[in-house]
Amino acid sequence: PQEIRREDYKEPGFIVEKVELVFDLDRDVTNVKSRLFMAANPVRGTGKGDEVFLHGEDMKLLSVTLNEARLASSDFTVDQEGLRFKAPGQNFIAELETQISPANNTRLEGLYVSQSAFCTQCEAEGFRRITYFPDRPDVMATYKVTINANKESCPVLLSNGNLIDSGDLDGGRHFAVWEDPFPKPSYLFALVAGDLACVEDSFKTMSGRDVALRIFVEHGNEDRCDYAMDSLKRSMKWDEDVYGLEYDLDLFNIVAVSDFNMGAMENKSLNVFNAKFVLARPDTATDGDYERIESIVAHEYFHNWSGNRVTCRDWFQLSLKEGLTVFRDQEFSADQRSRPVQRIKDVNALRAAQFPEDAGPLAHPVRPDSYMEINNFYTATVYEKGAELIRMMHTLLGPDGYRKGIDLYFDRHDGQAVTCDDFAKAMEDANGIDFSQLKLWYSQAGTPKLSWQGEYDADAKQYRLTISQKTDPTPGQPDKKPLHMPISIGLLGADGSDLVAETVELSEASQEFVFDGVTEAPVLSFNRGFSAPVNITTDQPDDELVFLMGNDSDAFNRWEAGQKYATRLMLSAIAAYEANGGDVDAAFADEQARVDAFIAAMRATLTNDDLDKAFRADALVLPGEAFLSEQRKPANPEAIYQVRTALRKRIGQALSDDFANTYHQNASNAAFTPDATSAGQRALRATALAYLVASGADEFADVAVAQYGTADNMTDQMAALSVLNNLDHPGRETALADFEERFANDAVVLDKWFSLQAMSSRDDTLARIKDLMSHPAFTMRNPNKVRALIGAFAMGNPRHFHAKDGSGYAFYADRLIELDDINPQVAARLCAPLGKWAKYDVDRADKMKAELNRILAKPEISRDLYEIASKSVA
Ligand code: B3K
Ligand code: ZN
Repeated sequence: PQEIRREDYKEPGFIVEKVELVFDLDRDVTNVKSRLFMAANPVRGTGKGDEVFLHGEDMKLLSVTLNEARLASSDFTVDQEGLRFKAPGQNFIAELETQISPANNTRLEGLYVSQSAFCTQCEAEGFRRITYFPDRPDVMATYKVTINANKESCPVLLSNGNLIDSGDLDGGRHFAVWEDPFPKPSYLFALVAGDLACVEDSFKTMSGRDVALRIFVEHGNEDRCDYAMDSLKRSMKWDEDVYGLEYDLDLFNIVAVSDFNMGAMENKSLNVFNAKFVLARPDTATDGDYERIESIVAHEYFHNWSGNRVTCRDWFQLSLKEGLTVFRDQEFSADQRSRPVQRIKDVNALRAAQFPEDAGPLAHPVRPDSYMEINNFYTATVYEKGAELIRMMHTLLGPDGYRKGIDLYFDRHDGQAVTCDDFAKAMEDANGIDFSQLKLWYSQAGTPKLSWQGEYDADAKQYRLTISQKTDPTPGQPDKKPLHMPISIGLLGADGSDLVAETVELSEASQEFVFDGVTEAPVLSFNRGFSAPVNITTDQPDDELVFLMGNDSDAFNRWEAGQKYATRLMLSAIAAYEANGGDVDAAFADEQARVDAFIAAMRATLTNDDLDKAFRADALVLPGEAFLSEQRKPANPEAIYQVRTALRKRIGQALSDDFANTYHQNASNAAFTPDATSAGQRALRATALAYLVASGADEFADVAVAQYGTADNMTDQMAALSVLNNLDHPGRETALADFEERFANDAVVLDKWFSLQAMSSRDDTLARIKDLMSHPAFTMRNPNKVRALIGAFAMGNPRHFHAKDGSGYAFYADRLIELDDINPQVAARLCAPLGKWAKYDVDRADKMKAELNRILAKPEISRDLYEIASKSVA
């Protein structure tokens, strides 16, 4: 496959001003007629006789008509990429008739069938699987869409914009006509048709317009839409309050479907969602599910401005809409819930997915320079690191300056397809500043490493802080420049208060900052709130970390200090474990005093009732196995698992009484509500239970069994089931069997059951996964199922995935090969874990590479999977 390069961008030769589509829906043969009102592009100086190119894939072309004259087959050419013909003039009408087969569309791109409904997914390049079209985001047109379908099987017919006509047709069919007044790129087109239930509400916008809000779901799920609807209304209000952005149509629809390649899609006024991110009832969804629903509903809604009204010129600019929209949804969640807890969550996600990506073979800049398959670039770097870049602009400009920049951006570019440079320019122009160095974050891959050195001069009452930065080479970028970034710091006095709290701007490779009026030798709190997305290599002494854990006014850094301490402890224990031939007790033998001090600090956090419960729950969770393996080379998954498990056991034993108190004090008799405070209470109680069970005392496994049996909500039930999941306890099988029976017909909920078993630390896990593949509810054709069972194994069970004999790798590669023929996009996304071979010992690395090579040898491998596997093996 060929690489597409950013520097090769050219404006389209011809544009489309208006599209009229007519769909004759049928599962096996759907007929699509398209009328394109086309025009030569003055920027390109094209005209009559020049070649017109329309993308198109996997369709049957029935006819091409230009200005009402049907073309002979010698007047156009069609190949695997699309259709070419000569322009009959400056302005002309092209009519295409094509046939597609939604029921056979297992890639879930373009028009496909999910359960009994028809739906579409066009981003990034799915529209070209529906009809021939210049399928690129800089071609923006208005759409008029007519849908004809069987009235009984498809009573609901939806597309973008406003419904302008509908009625009955012969033969048990009916039709609806939708018109979207806002010009949009083809990737935002959507169509849904099926027998769906509808939940309705409304929202009054700030200028007083009433917007009808509708959520469409499978019949029987009407009582699981409340939270998504509530989240939608809060998002609409927040965008008005914080960004001054109002919704622009009289209708906003959300449709939940079971078969979906990702989370959700922001099609203009017709968002299509993975059902998993819509449906929630207290007995089916956990607090974590509620939280994700809230943030994804918000994210897709926010795209109406950041993405739809102003879109991307080309796909290299993807972070223009995604980084910005992630930042917006993160801030929304922070405002709805707890700001520090939200920041911890976002940083955890960044470290779990983006830092490893930036340190591995698939590292790429926030604005990539090339790709083979654009779907492979919907990455943590484009999304999460992109959001960090916007966050840094926000920090550097302050809320008012940021808002001025945003206002100018939307004002200047409304209705346009633009670039990341255009965004930065609006920020600069509105504030009269220069972001040229900050913009390196768009183009330079890799996570910067920062170190610092502090020096206190008691006579001068001065604290001098030297900060140095360095970014390691990444594929294709051997030399890195220093970046511009805000670093928020605090200098704490002995009583824990801030002597200094400031944000400094680092822009050189090494730079000194001087703080005056510092009346005593302070303890430094560095990079508060994770103001810059970097790794910090300076080790702060244990006692300073304990001090920060107990005193930092920045809650994020209180958490961070605990994570650092725990990481350091575990890393030295891992080294000792390896040196001692795998003896966990020996691993901690030399560390007793430090372990005790750490546990005492954990206890102080656990019992500090001034702290938010959700925060305490987070602060008590040790850094995960994946995070630890990022810090080791080679990483030994078995050692990491054993050491982390042993430390949890020690903490559980030492604080058994405190955890038992916490567990009992946080029981609740009140009916479940999904708000942040109640969720925090449940989270803290779940953490206590997990430590009690980790302590190894049998009685607590019984407590978990009891909790599973009596809980009236999914959060408490899953908390119990997750701890039982790793045990050899009869209660485990009973609870799993009960869960399976209760949710046998509930795909979204049953996925939790598949995932749990895939992530179990028990020795029979891989065998169990193989059995589960023939479970009646499992199918490789449904991405949620594949992610729940297969994905969860590779991403959530490092110890078994990396089994020394290579059985985990071989099983996994077989699945990717199988999946590639069904759904290449999902197969490619799942391939990344095998690409991490360089992190492991030679034996594991060889086995992983062998599997990648086996994947690459697959006949007719997709472009998607080829790109990831080939870049990973290199
Ligand atoms: N824009 C979509 C993602 C499309 C992914 C295509 N492979 C969802 C989102 O980011 O909001
Ligand atoms: Zn998005």
